[in-house]
Amino acid sequence: MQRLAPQHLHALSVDVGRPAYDRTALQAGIVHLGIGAFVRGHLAAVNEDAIEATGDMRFGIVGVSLRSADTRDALKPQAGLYALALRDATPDGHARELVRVIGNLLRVMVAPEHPEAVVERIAHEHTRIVSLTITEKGYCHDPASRVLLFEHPDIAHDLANAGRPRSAIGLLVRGLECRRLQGRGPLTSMSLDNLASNGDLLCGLVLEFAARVNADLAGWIASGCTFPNSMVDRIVPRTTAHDIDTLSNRLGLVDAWPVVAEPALEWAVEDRFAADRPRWDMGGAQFVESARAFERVKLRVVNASHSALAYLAASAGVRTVDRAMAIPFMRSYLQRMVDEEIAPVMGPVRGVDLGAFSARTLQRFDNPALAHQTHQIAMDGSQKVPQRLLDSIRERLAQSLPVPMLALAVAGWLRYLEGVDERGQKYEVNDPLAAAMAQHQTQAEGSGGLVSRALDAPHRRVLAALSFTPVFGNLAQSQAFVEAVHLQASSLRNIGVLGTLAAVCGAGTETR
Ligand code: CS2
Repeated sequence: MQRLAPQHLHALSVDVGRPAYDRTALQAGIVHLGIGAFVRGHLAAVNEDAIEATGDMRFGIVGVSLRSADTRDALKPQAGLYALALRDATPDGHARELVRVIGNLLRVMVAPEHPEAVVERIAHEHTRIVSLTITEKGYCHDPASRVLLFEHPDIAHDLANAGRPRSAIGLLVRGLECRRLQGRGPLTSMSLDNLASNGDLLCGLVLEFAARVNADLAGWIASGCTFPNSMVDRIVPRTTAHDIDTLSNRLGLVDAWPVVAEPALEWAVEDRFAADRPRWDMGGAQFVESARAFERVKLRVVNASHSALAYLAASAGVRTVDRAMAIPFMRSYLQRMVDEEIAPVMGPVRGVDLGAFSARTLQRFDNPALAHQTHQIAMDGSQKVPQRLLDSIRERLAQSLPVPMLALAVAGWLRYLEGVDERGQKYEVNDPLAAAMAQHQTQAEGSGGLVSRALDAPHRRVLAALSFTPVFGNLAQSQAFVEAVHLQASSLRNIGVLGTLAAVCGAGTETR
């Protein structure tokens, strides 16, 4: 089979969509930091629709990998072309797949190879938008207080080595500095990560870093550049070797790195752009005045449910989200967590029926065609738990409301951090704070540690974990919270995940 490439597009299977515009006329108006599967299945798909609908050729994407050369190596022979397969099943269980080749990713740069080229690209006259999907930990911030970690090795490195930044924040600030020195206009930096007020967070971190470089630069950024908040939603699992084989067969051409996603897509982005922007509304995005309500619903319903499911299911040894949904009482547990504990403190969201939204979310998790790995979602919990679970918990505690379901999700995370599932299978806990948490745990539990000797050992263990402030802030001071997590952690230890779900939900009825 030939390789997917512009000169071979005519050989694509007829039922595969392809760019309907002249790719050679496309300018690079967007620099995207963190060119992983998510952005190729989300922003690039919406951008493709916008280009096709308007013929505006100013917004092709230059992707940037912040670490490995894998994506560049896979996509370079394909001139950036790749297939996006949207997969689900019909109500009677038949697999459904819609495949199109996406054309607006023009090329991929590898930042560690040529960081200065990335800086120049950000400063380029055609660049209007820098977008980011660098995952929560890529922001090098403290998850609880949301301030930049100046002691983070990448941030410390980037402040000391102006010409060779390696963090996204460093690359962005140096790019903006270069733009300013070259007399170019300000631009829009747009975070597409699952963080509360992602644009405000990015703005704060950029300004903190820029102020250390030069106060005038920070002033220039603050006065002209914009950082719209956004809510992005589409489930895009990691591509597998099997996906590469099946999709290459489907295309009739070899695609070394296609993307597989669900059909559902949401994107609400604040309409605050420093220079022009594409008509992403032609591809399903909404331009809104404030993304806050959208992002709260997304983080606290979709992502909170995803994380709760992932910790519990992975701890039980269940590997994919659709199989996890088949665990007895998992569905009613997630539904009740949202309906009884999360929704009441979220307040009404205009245009969103929360009950219907959470039911639809759980149907998305049923999708049997994605094989989304529970361990993939369970990684980086220290960066995800605060905005997905703890914000709701805090708001409930402030009103003296109980948190049994949310506490089970937190206990599930602590259980997951043990690194061995109920079937005895060991796994690696992938989390930037795993070592710091383990060290804190030992110190807090040890002699002279924070935790009272009067408590029994399991209780001490939970209190020690919850007193890790980079994740939990001061939540360990809430006795109600510590008790609730302790209760669920004991249950997980004594009767396991399935037993605990049944105990928590047994009184209700399984909704399906
Ligand atoms: C998931 C998200 O990996 C994870 O943590 O919860 O990536 C999720 O699939 C997306 O946010 C859905 O929009």
